[in-house]
Amino acid sequence: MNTGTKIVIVGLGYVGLPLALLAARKGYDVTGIDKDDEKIKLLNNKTAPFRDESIKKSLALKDLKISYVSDFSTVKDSEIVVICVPTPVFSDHTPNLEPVKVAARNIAKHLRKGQLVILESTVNPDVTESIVLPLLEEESGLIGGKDFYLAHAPERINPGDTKWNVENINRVVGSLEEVGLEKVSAFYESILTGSVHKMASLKEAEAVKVVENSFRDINIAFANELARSFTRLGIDVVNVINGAATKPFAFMAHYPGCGVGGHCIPVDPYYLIEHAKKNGFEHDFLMLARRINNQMPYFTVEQLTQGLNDVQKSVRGSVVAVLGVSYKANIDDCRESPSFEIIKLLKEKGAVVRIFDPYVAQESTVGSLTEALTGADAVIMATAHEEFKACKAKVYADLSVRVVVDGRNALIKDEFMKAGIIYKGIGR
Ligand code: SAJ
Repeated sequence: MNTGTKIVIVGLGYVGLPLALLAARKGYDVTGIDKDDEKIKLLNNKTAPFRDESIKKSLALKDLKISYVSDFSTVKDSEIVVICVPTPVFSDHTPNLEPVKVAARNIAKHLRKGQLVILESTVNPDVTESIVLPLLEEESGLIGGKDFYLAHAPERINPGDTKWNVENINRVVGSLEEVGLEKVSAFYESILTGSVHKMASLKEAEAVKVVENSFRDINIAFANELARSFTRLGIDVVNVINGAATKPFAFMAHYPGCGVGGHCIPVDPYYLIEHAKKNGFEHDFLMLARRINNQMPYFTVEQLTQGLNDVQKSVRGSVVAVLGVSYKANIDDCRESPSFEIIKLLKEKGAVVRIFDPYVAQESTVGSLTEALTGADAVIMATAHEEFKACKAKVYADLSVRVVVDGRNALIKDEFMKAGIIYKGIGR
């Protein structure tokens, strides 16, 4: 099925670009489509548009049949079209399906008989059938499940993960009907080393993704609630979670932190919450977990306030360095990062805020860790980048830092306390 088969990948971000390069490595003739002309230019120059070692390596490969364009006309020549555009939420947490709708309308203009359209973007159950299918049919005049095939294969990319990648992660797939299901399974089986699990319907495939990420969100919320409780009880929650994790079954460790960021975990539960609400069901538990996780930036600033009070200082007028803007360690993605909420709260309280993230120059107000620490009254480490974890307590003490809030419990508490620095973790 691979050699020379033409496929189109719509959306060349963290999800679409790894998939496009993997399919090209597996012998497909790939066209990547993206609306960002800058990104198209970078890719045509074999330059990665974002930091990712495996992307860099794949772009350097010589004999890949892959091109990058911004128009959709190549869709008509392809066998398979995969939609990998973002599915964010609006500020009121309702799903923003505009990118998916725009992609579907553009594909429909060039859709022809026999093609397979796959949606990889994370959506709530029913979106593929009730929103994407009509858009494809209206513009093309073709009938889904008969003239063309429609499937959903929720993405499972984990940015920064060196173990699990686009090729070896197991996938689930669902389709409108049997032929489409066989076709989508055959496609993923032709490029993955991971397994391909067939679901009984599109809705089940859509539900798998929102369930797996809601599972992670509620477990993080559990850890965060424990952290706030154990702070009052004088118990180190990280030690307790690690102790519980020695149980070889029925426990999965999640850890507290200064907040839950990224384009998946804090977003996907709202897709399920809003869809269920429209169908008369309130996901109280998922909503509570979202509230607990959204509270963590406030709790982090509370920890800072107490730390400064311990050295007879107030937040107002203090120089506070926020280390880390990306939502998780050692990547440059800042989407939904709790750091932004922390910075906003600090400014509202009158702190003089410095920002440094080695991966995110455009959000940094200083150019180095030393510059961030020099003369800072307090530091909040919001992202556990390797550079921050490697910085010894002595460096902080020598630069007269008085208080450190360890937003990812990634520093060595005793080392900081021995250096005479007020250490506040999240639950420790
Ligand atoms: N976080 C915590 N405590 C934890 C784990 C994460 O506070 O125990 C925070 C992180 O700091 C980050 C946010 O939650 O701000 C999300 O972290 P994440 O590790 O879940 O990273 P993501 O957003 O890249 O999640 C991806 C997801 N993959 C897909 O949606 C395809 C998720 O399903 C994976 O479980 C996750 O990677 C993973 O396991 O690393």
